[in-house]
Amino acid sequence: MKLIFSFCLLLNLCNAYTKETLSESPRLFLFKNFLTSEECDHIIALAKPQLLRSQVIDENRAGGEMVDYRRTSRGMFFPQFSTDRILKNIEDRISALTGIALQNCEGIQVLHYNVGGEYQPHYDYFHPNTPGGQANLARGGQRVATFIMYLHTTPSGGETIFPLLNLRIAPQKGSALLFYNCTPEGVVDPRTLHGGAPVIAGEKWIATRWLHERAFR
Ligand code: PD2
Ligand code: ZN
Repeated sequence: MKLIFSFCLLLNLCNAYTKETLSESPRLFLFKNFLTSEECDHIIALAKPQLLRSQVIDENRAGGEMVDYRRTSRGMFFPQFSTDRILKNIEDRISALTGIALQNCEGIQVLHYNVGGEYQPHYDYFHPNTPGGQANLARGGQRVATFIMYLHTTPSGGETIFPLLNLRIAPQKGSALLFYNCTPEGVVDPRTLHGGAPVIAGEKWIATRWLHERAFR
């Protein structure tokens, strides 16, 4: 029993992540070693057979989505509450780290980019004055934070960029980025304009989770 306990403790210690503050305002944090290499490979293996061209919100249509040249990844969503043991454990760790409950989170989304693939600068928060934005706001309020997990180290390009903050985060397998799209007072923050730079060599694999103000449905 003692041996099993020590082994689990050792595993946990090996999996310890580090936290680096990239920006105080808006709030941006980088967690190195958030995922193990095995967890990254597991997520990719589950998602790979299910990828479809990514879409963006159609601002003119309540509940509408559309393919857009500014977002050229392929992706898929896992269910909001995973039954897969490994995914569930990751969901629990994200909620423990952010203090945002599981029911406030969208399902984990996996995105894959080939060479040239990109997501041009955009906001993750919803536009409060468009039919598309309003329909999404009704599902759980604003997306207060974004959590991006890097599942693969991209040899060149593919950085997550924040043009107004002069920040570029290179995809490194196991790292995770947390940023708040709203101020601590709950106001959307235009300084969080961000994108995925074009991949120059290799591939890019990420898993994202959007965290809401209220229970998401
Ligand atoms: O691929 C990225 O790095 C990235 C950057 C910004 C993805 C998203 N946003 C997103 O899916 O919202
Ligand atoms: Zn985004």
